[in-house]
Amino acid sequence: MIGVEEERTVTDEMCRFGLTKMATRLATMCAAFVALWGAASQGAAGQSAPGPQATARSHELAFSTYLGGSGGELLRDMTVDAQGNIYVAGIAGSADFPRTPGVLPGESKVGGGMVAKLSPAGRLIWSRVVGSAARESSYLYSVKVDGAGCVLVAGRMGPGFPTTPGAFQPTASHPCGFVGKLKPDASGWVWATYVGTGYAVRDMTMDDKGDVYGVLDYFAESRETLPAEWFANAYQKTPHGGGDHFGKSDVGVIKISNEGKVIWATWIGGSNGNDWVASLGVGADRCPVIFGNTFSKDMPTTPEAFCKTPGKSWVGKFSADGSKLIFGTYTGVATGTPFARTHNVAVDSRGNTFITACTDRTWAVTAGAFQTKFGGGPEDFGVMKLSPTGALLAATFLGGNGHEINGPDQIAVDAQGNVMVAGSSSSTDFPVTAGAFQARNAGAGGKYPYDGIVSILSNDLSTLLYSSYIGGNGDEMARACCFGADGTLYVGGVTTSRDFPTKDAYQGAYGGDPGFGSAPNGGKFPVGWGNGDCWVAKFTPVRAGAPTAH
Ligand SMILES: [Ca+2]
Ligand SMILES: [Ca+2]
Ligand SMILES: [Ca+2]
Repeated sequence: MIGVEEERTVTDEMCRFGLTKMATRLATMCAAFVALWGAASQGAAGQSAPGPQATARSHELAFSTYLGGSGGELLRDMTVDAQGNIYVAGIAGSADFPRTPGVLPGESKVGGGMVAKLSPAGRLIWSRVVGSAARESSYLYSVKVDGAGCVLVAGRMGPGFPTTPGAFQPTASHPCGFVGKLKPDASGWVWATYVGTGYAVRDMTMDDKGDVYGVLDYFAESRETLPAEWFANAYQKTPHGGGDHFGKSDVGVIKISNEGKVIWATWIGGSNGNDWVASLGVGADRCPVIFGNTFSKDMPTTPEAFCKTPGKSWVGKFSADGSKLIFGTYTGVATGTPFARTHNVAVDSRGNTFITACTDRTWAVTAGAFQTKFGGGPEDFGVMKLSPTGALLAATFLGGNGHEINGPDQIAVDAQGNVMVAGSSSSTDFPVTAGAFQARNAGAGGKYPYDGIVSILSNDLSTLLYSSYIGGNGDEMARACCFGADGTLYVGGVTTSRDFPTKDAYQGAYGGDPGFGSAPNGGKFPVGWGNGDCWVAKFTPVRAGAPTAH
Protein backbone atom coordinates (compact mmCIF):
# COMPACT_ATOMS: atom_id res chain seq x y z
CA MET A 1 0.00 0.00 0.00
CA ILE A 2 1.36 3.39 -0.87
CA GLY A 3 1.31 6.22 1.62
CA VAL A 4 -1.89 8.00 2.35
CA GLU A 5 -0.71 11.38 1.20
CA GLU A 6 1.00 9.96 -1.82
CA GLU A 7 -2.07 7.94 -2.64
CA ARG A 8 -4.32 10.90 -2.30
CA THR A 9 -2.12 13.13 -4.40
CA VAL A 10 -1.75 10.51 -7.05
CA THR A 11 -5.45 9.94 -7.00
CA ASP A 12 -6.14 13.63 -7.29
CA GLU A 13 -4.01 13.66 -10.39
CA MET A 14 -5.62 10.55 -11.77
CA CYS A 15 -8.97 12.15 -11.52
CA ARG A 16 -7.86 15.03 -13.69
CA PHE A 17 -6.63 13.20 -16.73
CA GLY A 18 -7.80 9.76 -17.50
CA LEU A 19 -5.76 9.15 -20.63
CA THR A 20 -2.27 10.42 -20.04
CA LYS A 21 0.91 8.44 -19.82
CA MET A 22 0.71 9.18 -16.14
CA ALA A 23 -2.56 7.32 -16.12
CA THR A 24 -0.92 4.32 -17.64
CA ARG A 25 1.94 4.50 -15.21
CA LEU A 26 -0.35 4.70 -12.25
CA ALA A 27 -3.33 2.71 -13.40
CA THR A 28 -2.88 0.11 -10.73
CA MET A 29 -3.02 2.67 -7.98
CA CYS A 30 -6.05 4.31 -9.53
CA ALA A 31 -7.91 1.07 -9.83
CA ALA A 32 -7.27 0.37 -6.20
CA PHE A 33 -8.57 3.78 -5.31
CA VAL A 34 -11.67 3.52 -7.45
CA ALA A 35 -12.52 0.23 -5.83
CA LEU A 36 -12.00 1.77 -2.46
CA TRP A 37 -13.94 4.90 -3.24
CA GLY A 38 -16.75 2.95 -4.79
CA ALA A 39 -17.06 0.91 -1.66
CA ALA A 40 -17.03 4.05 0.41
CA SER A 41 -19.60 5.71 -1.76
CA GLN A 42 -21.93 2.84 -1.69
CA GLY A 43 -22.33 2.46 1.91
CA ALA A 44 -20.42 2.42 3.26
CA ALA A 45 6.43 44.92 10.28
CA GLY A 46 6.14 44.02 13.51
CA GLN A 47 8.69 41.79 15.08
CA SER A 48 6.43 41.03 17.98
CA ALA A 49 2.73 40.92 18.51
CA PRO A 50 0.64 43.10 20.77
CA GLY A 51 -0.74 41.82 24.00
CA PRO A 52 0.43 39.45 26.68
CA GLN A 53 1.16 36.01 25.39
CA ALA A 54 4.23 34.45 26.97
CA THR A 55 2.18 32.59 29.54
CA ALA A 56 1.18 28.99 29.21
CA ARG A 57 -2.53 28.64 28.58
CA SER A 58 -5.03 26.15 29.65
CA HIS A 59 -8.08 25.09 27.76
CA GLU A 60 -10.86 22.69 28.55
CA LEU A 61 -12.93 20.62 26.19
CA ALA A 62 -16.36 22.19 25.60
CA PHE A 63 -17.56 19.49 23.23
CA SER A 64 -16.15 16.83 20.96
CA THR A 65 -18.12 14.82 18.45
CA TYR A 66 -17.77 12.35 15.64
CA LEU A 67 -19.34 13.35 12.34
CA GLY A 68 -19.57 10.50 9.90
CA GLY A 69 -21.46 7.57 8.47
CA SER A 70 -20.54 4.02 7.59
CA GLY A 71 -18.19 4.99 4.74
CA GLY A 72 -15.08 7.09 4.65
CA GLU A 73 -15.06 10.73 5.70
CA LEU A 74 -12.42 13.42 5.89
CA LEU A 75 -12.51 16.91 7.36
CA ARG A 76 -10.20 19.37 5.61
CA ASP A 77 -11.10 22.88 6.78
CA MET A 78 -13.10 24.70 9.41
CA THR A 79 -14.05 28.25 10.29
CA VAL A 80 -16.24 29.98 12.83
CA ASP A 81 -18.58 32.98 12.54
CA ALA A 82 -19.14 35.87 14.92
CA GLN A 83 -21.93 33.96 16.67
CA GLY A 84 -19.71 30.95 17.29
CA ASN A 85 -21.31 28.70 14.69
CA ILE A 86 -18.79 26.26 13.23
CA TYR A 87 -18.46 25.40 9.55
CA VAL A 88 -16.55 22.35 8.33
CA ALA A 89 -15.74 21.07 4.85
CA GLY A 90 -14.16 17.97 3.41
CA ILE A 91 -15.36 14.76 1.87
CA ALA A 92 -18.15 12.40 2.86
CA GLY A 93 -18.20 8.92 1.39
CA SER A 94 -21.22 7.59 3.22
CA ALA A 95 -24.78 7.44 1.97
CA ASP A 96 -25.68 7.63 5.67
CA PHE A 97 -23.53 10.65 6.49
CA PRO A 98 -25.55 12.79 8.93
CA ARG A 99 -27.71 15.08 6.81
CA THR A 100 -30.45 17.57 7.36
CA PRO A 101 -33.59 17.87 5.21
CA GLY A 102 -33.46 19.76 1.93
CA VAL A 103 -31.71 19.29 -1.36
CA LEU A 104 -29.11 21.59 -2.83
CA PRO A 105 -28.56 21.74 -6.62
CA GLY A 106 -25.74 19.30 -7.22
CA GLU A 107 -26.46 17.32 -4.07
CA SER A 108 -25.08 13.80 -4.17
CA LYS A 109 -26.82 11.00 -2.33
CA VAL A 110 -23.80 8.74 -2.37
CA GLY A 111 -20.84 10.90 -1.53
CA GLY A 112 -18.75 13.88 -2.51
CA GLY A 113 -17.76 17.26 -1.15
CA MET A 114 -19.11 17.84 2.35
CA VAL A 115 -20.00 21.11 4.05
CA ALA A 116 -21.77 21.38 7.38
CA LYS A 117 -22.75 24.00 9.94
CA LEU A 118 -22.68 23.21 13.66
CA SER A 119 -24.09 25.34 16.46
CA PRO A 120 -21.78 26.77 19.13
CA ALA A 121 -22.76 23.74 21.23
CA GLY A 122 -21.79 21.35 18.45
CA ARG A 123 -25.26 20.43 17.20
CA LEU A 124 -25.73 19.90 13.48
CA ILE A 125 -27.64 22.82 11.96
CA TRP A 126 -27.31 21.68 8.36
CA SER A 127 -25.12 19.52 6.20
CA ARG A 128 -24.82 19.04 2.45
CA VAL A 129 -22.88 16.61 0.26
CA VAL A 130 -22.32 17.80 -3.30
CA GLY A 131 -20.86 16.20 -6.40
CA SER A 132 -21.57 15.99 -10.08
CA ALA A 133 -21.66 12.22 -10.34
CA ALA A 134 -21.31 9.17 -8.19
CA ARG A 135 -17.82 7.88 -7.43
CA GLU A 136 -16.07 10.78 -8.97
CA SER A 137 -14.37 12.21 -5.91
CA SER A 138 -15.80 15.69 -5.71
CA TYR A 139 -14.04 17.24 -2.78
CA LEU A 140 -14.24 20.42 -0.74
CA TYR A 141 -10.90 21.65 0.60
CA SER A 142 -11.88 25.02 2.06
CA VAL A 143 -14.73 26.81 3.79
CA LYS A 144 -15.17 30.45 4.79
CA VAL A 145 -18.16 32.47 5.94
CA ASP A 146 -18.77 36.09 4.98
CA GLY A 147 -20.33 38.92 6.96
CA ALA A 148 -23.80 38.11 5.62
CA GLY A 149 -23.60 34.51 6.77
CA CYS A 150 -23.11 33.10 3.28
CA VAL A 151 -20.77 30.15 3.15
CA LEU A 152 -17.98 29.99 0.57
CA VAL A 153 -16.58 26.59 -0.36
CA ALA A 154 -13.78 25.62 -2.72
CA GLY A 155 -12.38 22.39 -4.01
CA ARG A 156 -12.90 20.08 -6.93
CA MET A 157 -16.00 19.18 -8.92
CA GLY A 158 -16.46 16.69 -11.76
CA PRO A 159 -17.96 17.61 -15.13
CA GLY A 160 -21.69 18.25 -15.23
CA PHE A 161 -22.14 20.13 -12.00
CA PRO A 162 -25.10 22.59 -12.15
CA THR A 163 -23.19 25.86 -12.07
CA THR A 164 -25.28 29.01 -11.70
CA PRO A 165 -26.34 31.32 -14.57
CA GLY A 166 -23.58 33.80 -15.34
CA ALA A 167 -20.85 31.60 -13.90
CA PHE A 168 -17.49 32.70 -15.29
CA GLN A 169 -16.55 29.08 -16.01
CA PRO A 170 -19.87 27.27 -16.47
CA THR A 171 -18.54 23.91 -17.64
CA ALA A 172 -15.53 21.66 -17.32
CA SER A 173 -14.32 18.72 -19.35
CA HIS A 174 -12.55 17.03 -16.44
CA PRO A 175 -12.67 17.19 -12.65
CA CYS A 176 -11.81 20.82 -12.12
CA GLY A 177 -11.38 23.53 -9.54
CA PHE A 178 -14.62 24.84 -8.07
CA VAL A 179 -15.77 27.75 -5.91
CA GLY A 180 -19.32 28.27 -4.72
CA LYS A 181 -21.21 30.60 -2.40
CA LEU A 182 -24.05 29.07 -0.44
CA LYS A 183 -27.02 30.87 1.05
CA PRO A 184 -26.76 31.02 4.85
CA ASP A 185 -29.24 28.16 5.29
CA ALA A 186 -27.62 26.12 2.49
CA SER A 187 -30.91 26.10 0.59
CA GLY A 188 -29.23 27.14 -2.66
CA TRP A 189 -26.19 28.54 -4.39
CA VAL A 190 -25.82 32.29 -4.67
CA TRP A 191 -23.24 31.45 -7.30
CA ALA A 192 -21.20 28.40 -8.21
CA THR A 193 -18.54 28.05 -10.87
CA TYR A 194 -15.65 25.96 -12.06
CA VAL A 195 -12.27 27.65 -11.63
CA GLY A 196 -8.96 27.13 -13.41
CA THR A 197 -7.55 24.55 -15.76
CA GLY A 198 -6.36 22.14 -13.12
CA TYR A 199 -8.08 19.70 -10.92
CA ALA A 200 -8.82 21.76 -7.81
CA VAL A 201 -8.86 25.05 -5.99
CA ARG A 202 -6.76 23.57 -3.25
CA ASP A 203 -6.88 26.48 -0.86
CA MET A 204 -9.19 29.47 -0.59
CA THR A 205 -9.34 32.43 1.74
CA MET A 206 -11.29 35.65 2.09
CA ASP A 207 -10.40 39.27 2.87
CA ASP A 208 -12.16 41.82 5.04
CA LYS A 209 -14.46 42.78 2.14
CA GLY A 210 -15.56 39.22 1.58
CA ASP A 211 -13.66 38.89 -1.68
CA VAL A 212 -12.23 35.46 -2.33
CA TYR A 213 -8.69 34.34 -3.18
CA GLY A 214 -8.12 30.88 -4.56
CA VAL A 215 -5.15 28.82 -5.63
CA LEU A 216 -5.32 28.53 -9.41
CA ASP A 217 -4.05 25.36 -11.03
CA TYR A 218 -2.51 25.15 -14.47
CA PHE A 219 -1.89 21.83 -16.14
CA ALA A 220 -0.66 21.73 -19.72
CA GLU A 221 -2.68 18.64 -20.49
CA SER A 222 -5.99 20.28 -19.66
CA ARG A 223 -8.33 21.22 -22.48
CA GLU A 224 -9.66 24.17 -20.52
CA THR A 225 -8.46 27.67 -21.39
CA LEU A 226 -8.86 30.79 -19.30
CA PRO A 227 -9.70 34.29 -20.62
CA ALA A 228 -6.59 36.42 -21.24
CA GLU A 229 -8.32 39.45 -19.71
CA TRP A 230 -8.13 37.87 -16.27
CA PHE A 231 -4.34 38.13 -16.60
CA ALA A 232 -4.18 41.56 -18.29
CA ASN A 233 -2.35 43.14 -15.34
CA ALA A 234 -0.78 39.96 -13.97
CA TYR A 235 2.67 39.53 -12.53
CA GLN A 236 2.93 36.46 -14.77
CA LYS A 237 0.49 36.50 -17.65
CA THR A 238 1.08 33.06 -19.07
CA PRO A 239 2.00 29.79 -17.42
CA HIS A 240 5.58 28.67 -17.86
CA GLY A 241 4.74 25.01 -17.56
CA GLY A 242 7.85 22.92 -17.41
CA GLY A 243 8.56 19.65 -15.77
CA ASP A 244 7.20 16.25 -16.58
CA HIS A 245 5.69 15.26 -13.27
CA PHE A 246 1.90 14.91 -13.42
CA GLY A 247 1.57 17.39 -16.27
CA LYS A 248 3.55 20.55 -16.80
CA SER A 249 2.15 22.55 -13.96
CA ASP A 250 2.15 26.02 -12.49
CA VAL A 251 0.09 27.47 -9.75
CA GLY A 252 -1.47 30.88 -9.58
CA VAL A 253 -3.78 33.09 -7.61
CA ILE A 254 -7.26 34.14 -8.64
CA LYS A 255 -9.21 36.89 -6.91
CA ILE A 256 -12.98 36.61 -7.16
CA SER A 257 -15.41 39.21 -5.88
CA ASN A 258 -17.95 38.23 -3.28
CA GLU A 259 -20.48 38.51 -6.10
CA GLY A 260 -18.69 35.81 -8.09
CA LYS A 261 -16.82 37.84 -10.72
CA VAL A 262 -13.13 37.47 -11.53
CA ILE A 263 -11.17 40.54 -10.40
CA TRP A 264 -7.70 39.39 -11.47
CA ALA A 265 -5.52 36.35 -11.76
CA THR A 266 -1.83 35.64 -12.07
CA TRP A 267 0.32 32.58 -12.61
CA ILE A 268 3.47 31.83 -10.71
CA GLY A 269 5.91 29.14 -11.67
CA GLY A 270 9.41 28.37 -12.81
CA SER A 271 10.31 27.32 -16.31
CA ASN A 272 11.86 23.98 -15.65
CA GLY A 273 9.82 22.07 -13.14
CA ASN A 274 6.35 21.50 -11.86
CA ASP A 275 5.05 23.99 -9.36
CA TRP A 276 1.88 22.92 -7.71
CA VAL A 277 -0.09 22.11 -4.57
CA ALA A 278 -0.10 25.37 -2.71
CA SER A 279 -1.53 27.10 0.33
CA LEU A 280 -2.81 30.64 0.37
CA GLY A 281 -3.25 33.40 2.94
CA VAL A 282 -4.18 37.07 2.86
CA GLY A 283 -3.69 39.87 5.36
CA ALA A 284 -5.30 43.22 6.02
CA ASP A 285 -3.39 44.68 3.06
CA ARG A 286 -5.29 42.27 0.76
CA CYS A 287 -1.99 41.04 -0.62
CA PRO A 288 -2.16 37.26 -1.12
CA VAL A 289 0.69 35.02 0.01
CA ILE A 290 1.18 31.66 -1.62
CA PHE A 291 3.32 28.77 -0.36
CA GLY A 292 3.80 25.61 -2.31
CA ASN A 293 5.90 22.85 -3.68
CA THR A 294 8.21 23.53 -6.55
CA PHE A 295 10.50 21.50 -8.70
CA SER A 296 11.74 24.59 -10.55
CA LYS A 297 15.24 25.95 -10.15
CA ASP A 298 14.30 29.45 -11.31
CA MET A 299 11.44 30.57 -9.11
CA PRO A 300 11.73 34.35 -8.62
CA THR A 301 13.48 35.57 -5.47
CA THR A 302 13.57 39.13 -4.17
CA PRO A 303 16.35 41.06 -2.35
CA GLU A 304 15.28 40.23 1.19
CA ALA A 305 14.73 36.54 0.39
CA PHE A 306 16.44 34.50 3.06
CA CYS A 307 17.00 31.61 0.70
CA LYS A 308 17.76 31.97 -2.99
CA THR A 309 18.97 28.41 -3.35
CA PRO A 310 16.40 26.23 -5.08
CA GLY A 311 14.74 23.72 -2.83
CA LYS A 312 11.49 21.86 -2.42
CA SER A 313 9.20 24.76 -1.59
CA TRP A 314 8.78 28.47 -2.23
CA VAL A 315 6.74 31.27 -0.67
CA GLY A 316 5.80 34.57 -2.27
CA LYS A 317 3.55 37.56 -1.74
CA PHE A 318 1.77 39.47 -4.48
CA SER A 319 0.60 43.07 -4.53
CA ALA A 320 -3.10 43.57 -3.91
CA ASP A 321 -3.76 43.87 -7.66
CA GLY A 322 -1.71 40.79 -8.56
CA SER A 323 0.68 42.78 -10.74
CA LYS A 324 3.83 42.67 -8.62
CA LEU A 325 5.75 40.21 -6.53
CA ILE A 326 6.39 41.85 -3.16
CA PHE A 327 8.65 39.05 -2.05
CA GLY A 328 9.61 35.60 -3.20
CA THR A 329 11.90 33.15 -1.44
CA TYR A 330 12.72 29.49 -1.34
CA THR A 331 12.28 28.05 2.13
CA GLY A 332 15.63 26.34 2.47
CA VAL A 333 14.18 22.87 2.79
CA ALA A 334 16.32 20.71 0.56
CA THR A 335 14.61 17.40 1.06
CA GLY A 336 11.63 16.07 2.94
CA THR A 337 8.12 15.54 1.76
CA PRO A 338 7.45 16.51 -1.84
CA PHE A 339 3.78 17.07 -1.12
CA ALA A 340 2.86 20.24 0.72
CA ARG A 341 -0.56 20.56 2.15
CA THR A 342 -3.36 23.07 2.17
CA HIS A 343 -4.05 25.85 4.65
CA ASN A 344 -0.40 26.19 5.60
CA VAL A 345 -0.19 30.00 5.32
CA ALA A 346 -1.51 32.58 7.78
CA VAL A 347 -0.92 36.34 7.97
CA ASP A 348 -1.02 38.26 11.25
CA SER A 349 -2.44 41.73 11.88
CA ARG A 350 0.98 43.28 11.26
CA GLY A 351 1.41 41.64 7.89
CA ASN A 352 3.87 38.96 8.96
CA THR A 353 3.49 35.66 7.15
CA PHE A 354 3.52 32.31 8.94
CA ILE A 355 4.02 29.05 7.11
CA THR A 356 4.12 25.48 8.34
CA ALA A 357 5.18 22.27 6.66
CA CYS A 358 6.48 18.80 7.20
CA THR A 359 10.24 19.07 7.25
CA ASP A 360 13.39 17.09 7.73
CA ARG A 361 16.27 18.43 9.78
CA THR A 362 17.19 21.04 7.13
CA TRP A 363 14.52 23.50 8.39
CA ALA A 364 16.19 26.90 9.02
CA VAL A 365 15.68 27.36 12.77
CA THR A 366 16.56 30.67 14.42
CA ALA A 367 18.22 31.42 17.76
CA GLY A 368 15.68 31.61 20.57
CA ALA A 369 13.08 29.58 18.74
CA PHE A 370 11.00 27.19 20.81
CA GLN A 371 12.65 24.05 19.42
CA THR A 372 15.98 24.42 17.65
CA LYS A 373 16.78 20.71 17.54
CA PHE A 374 15.07 18.25 15.24
CA GLY A 375 12.81 16.03 17.31
CA GLY A 376 13.63 12.75 15.58
CA GLY A 377 12.01 10.29 13.24
CA PRO A 378 11.73 11.11 9.56
CA GLU A 379 10.09 14.52 9.91
CA ASP A 380 8.87 17.20 12.31
CA PHE A 381 6.54 20.11 11.82
CA GLY A 382 8.39 23.26 10.84
CA VAL A 383 6.94 26.70 11.57
CA MET A 384 8.37 29.91 10.11
CA LYS A 385 7.66 33.63 10.42
CA LEU A 386 8.54 36.02 7.59
CA SER A 387 8.38 39.81 7.64
CA PRO A 388 6.02 41.74 5.35
CA THR A 389 8.94 41.95 2.90
CA GLY A 390 9.97 38.31 3.19
CA ALA A 391 12.84 38.46 5.66
CA LEU A 392 13.18 35.49 7.99
CA LEU A 393 12.15 36.57 11.50
CA ALA A 394 11.81 33.25 13.30
CA ALA A 395 11.66 29.53 12.59
CA THR A 396 11.27 26.49 14.79
CA PHE A 397 10.85 22.76 14.69
CA LEU A 398 7.84 21.34 16.45
CA GLY A 399 8.01 17.61 16.83
CA GLY A 400 9.01 14.58 18.79
CA ASN A 401 10.72 11.27 18.32
CA GLY A 402 8.25 9.88 15.80
CA HIS A 403 6.56 10.89 12.59
CA GLU A 404 5.08 14.30 12.20
CA ILE A 405 5.12 13.22 8.62
CA ASN A 406 1.54 13.71 7.57
CA GLY A 407 0.95 16.99 9.29
CA PRO A 408 0.63 19.83 10.00
CA ASP A 409 -2.37 20.64 7.89
CA GLN A 410 -3.49 24.05 9.06
CA ILE A 411 -2.00 27.17 10.57
CA ALA A 412 -4.04 30.00 12.06
CA VAL A 413 -3.19 33.31 13.73
CA ASP A 414 -5.45 35.12 16.17
CA ALA A 415 -5.87 38.88 16.70
CA GLN A 416 -3.15 38.84 19.36
CA GLY A 417 -0.75 37.14 16.98
CA ASN A 418 -0.74 33.70 18.59
CA VAL A 419 -0.03 30.93 16.09
CA MET A 420 -1.91 27.61 16.09
CA VAL A 421 -1.05 24.53 14.08
CA ALA A 422 -3.01 21.30 13.72
CA GLY A 423 -1.55 18.02 12.59
CA SER A 424 -0.79 14.46 13.55
CA SER A 425 2.05 12.72 15.29
CA SER A 426 3.21 9.24 16.22
CA SER A 427 5.73 10.63 18.71
CA THR A 428 5.64 9.59 22.35
CA ASP A 429 7.33 12.85 23.37
CA PHE A 430 5.64 15.48 21.23
CA PRO A 431 5.95 18.76 23.17
CA VAL A 432 2.84 19.30 25.30
CA THR A 433 2.13 21.96 27.90
CA ALA A 434 1.03 21.75 31.52
CA GLY A 435 -2.75 21.60 31.51
CA ALA A 436 -2.88 19.88 28.13
CA PHE A 437 -6.18 18.19 27.43
CA GLN A 438 -4.33 14.94 26.68
CA ALA A 439 -0.68 14.75 27.62
CA ARG A 440 0.11 11.35 26.11
CA ASN A 441 -0.26 9.67 22.76
CA ALA A 442 -3.18 7.26 23.10
CA GLY A 443 -1.68 4.68 20.79
CA ALA A 444 2.03 5.00 21.40
CA GLY A 445 4.07 2.14 20.07
CA GLY A 446 1.01 0.28 18.88
CA LYS A 447 -0.32 -0.58 15.49
CA TYR A 448 -2.11 2.74 15.11
CA PRO A 449 0.32 5.21 16.62
CA TYR A 450 -1.06 8.51 15.37
CA ASP A 451 -2.97 11.05 17.42
CA GLY A 452 -4.13 14.51 16.44
CA ILE A 453 -2.03 17.45 17.62
CA VAL A 454 -3.07 21.00 18.38
CA SER A 455 -0.35 23.47 19.39
CA ILE A 456 -0.19 27.21 19.97
CA LEU A 457 3.07 29.15 19.71
CA SER A 458 3.80 32.76 20.60
CA ASN A 459 4.06 35.19 17.72
CA ASP A 460 7.87 35.11 17.81
CA LEU A 461 7.82 31.28 17.86
CA SER A 462 9.82 31.27 21.09
CA THR A 463 7.20 29.91 23.47
CA LEU A 464 4.81 27.00 23.35
CA LEU A 465 1.61 28.38 24.88
CA TYR A 466 -0.58 25.32 24.58
CA SER A 467 -0.08 21.90 23.07
CA SER A 468 -2.03 18.67 23.38
CA TYR A 469 -2.59 15.33 21.79
CA ILE A 470 -6.16 14.39 20.97
CA GLY A 471 -6.99 10.85 19.94
CA GLY A 472 -7.95 7.33 20.79
CA ASN A 473 -6.62 3.86 20.12
CA GLY A 474 -7.06 4.10 16.34
CA ASP A 475 -5.36 6.65 14.12
CA GLU A 476 -6.13 10.33 14.14
CA MET A 477 -5.20 13.35 12.15
CA ALA A 478 -6.04 16.91 13.13
CA ARG A 479 -6.54 18.53 9.76
CA ALA A 480 -8.10 21.87 10.55
CA CYS A 481 -8.08 24.50 13.29
CA CYS A 482 -9.24 28.04 13.87
CA PHE A 483 -9.46 30.58 16.66
CA GLY A 484 -12.65 32.10 17.99
CA ALA A 485 -12.64 35.77 18.90
CA ASP A 486 -12.77 34.93 22.61
CA GLY A 487 -9.72 32.66 22.69
CA THR A 488 -11.75 29.56 21.95
CA LEU A 489 -9.97 26.90 19.90
CA TYR A 490 -11.68 24.80 17.26
CA VAL A 491 -9.98 21.68 15.95
CA GLY A 492 -11.16 18.97 13.59
CA GLY A 493 -9.89 16.02 11.65
CA VAL A 494 -10.38 12.36 10.96
CA THR A 495 -10.30 9.33 13.23
CA THR A 496 -10.59 5.56 13.11
CA SER A 497 -10.86 5.21 16.90
CA ARG A 498 -13.93 3.77 18.54
CA ASP A 499 -12.78 5.44 21.75
CA PHE A 500 -12.09 8.92 20.41
CA PRO A 501 -12.56 11.35 23.34
CA THR A 502 -16.07 12.77 22.93
CA LYS A 503 -17.99 15.11 25.19
CA ASP A 504 -21.54 16.43 24.87
CA ALA A 505 -21.41 14.88 21.42
CA TYR A 506 -23.90 15.35 18.61
CA GLN A 507 -22.71 11.94 17.45
CA GLY A 508 -21.19 9.92 20.25
CA ALA A 509 -20.40 6.70 18.40
CA TYR A 510 -18.06 5.97 15.53
CA GLY A 511 -20.00 5.86 12.26
CA GLY A 512 -17.76 3.29 10.62
CA ASP A 513 -15.49 2.97 7.68
CA PRO A 514 -15.39 1.02 4.44
CA GLY A 515 -13.02 -1.61 5.73
CA PHE A 516 -9.44 -0.61 5.83
CA GLY A 517 -10.13 1.88 8.56
CA SER A 518 -9.80 -1.03 10.91
CA ALA A 519 -6.32 -1.65 9.60
CA PRO A 520 -5.21 1.70 8.26
CA ASN A 521 -2.34 1.06 5.91
CA GLY A 522 -0.93 -1.63 8.12
CA GLY A 523 -0.15 1.00 10.68
CA LYS A 524 2.56 2.41 8.48
CA PHE A 525 0.80 5.64 7.67
CA PRO A 526 -1.83 7.55 9.57
CA VAL A 527 -5.46 7.58 8.71
CA GLY A 528 -6.21 9.58 5.60
CA TRP A 529 -8.97 9.98 3.15
CA GLY A 530 -11.10 6.99 2.38
CA ASN A 531 -11.56 5.77 5.91
CA GLY A 532 -12.70 6.95 9.29
CA ASP A 533 -15.07 9.62 10.52
CA CYS A 534 -14.68 13.35 10.85
CA TRP A 535 -14.34 14.76 14.35
CA VAL A 536 -14.91 18.29 15.61
CA ALA A 537 -13.80 19.63 19.00
CA LYS A 538 -14.08 22.98 20.76
CA PHE A 539 -11.78 24.06 23.58
CA THR A 540 -12.55 27.06 25.74
CA PRO A 541 -9.88 28.99 27.64
CA VAL A 542 -9.54 28.48 31.37
CA ARG A 543 -8.69 31.61 33.29
CA ALA A 544 -5.53 31.63 35.36
CA GLY A 545 -6.22 30.13 38.74
CA ALA A 546 -9.42 28.45 37.68
CA PRO A 547 -9.60 24.71 38.15
CA THR A 548 -9.15 22.64 35.01
CA ALA A 549 -11.27 19.72 34.07
CA HIS A 550 -8.36 17.62 32.87
CA1 LIG B 1 9.58 13.89 14.47
CA1 LIG C 1 -4.59 7.47 18.08
CA1 LIG D 1 -17.19 7.02 8.51
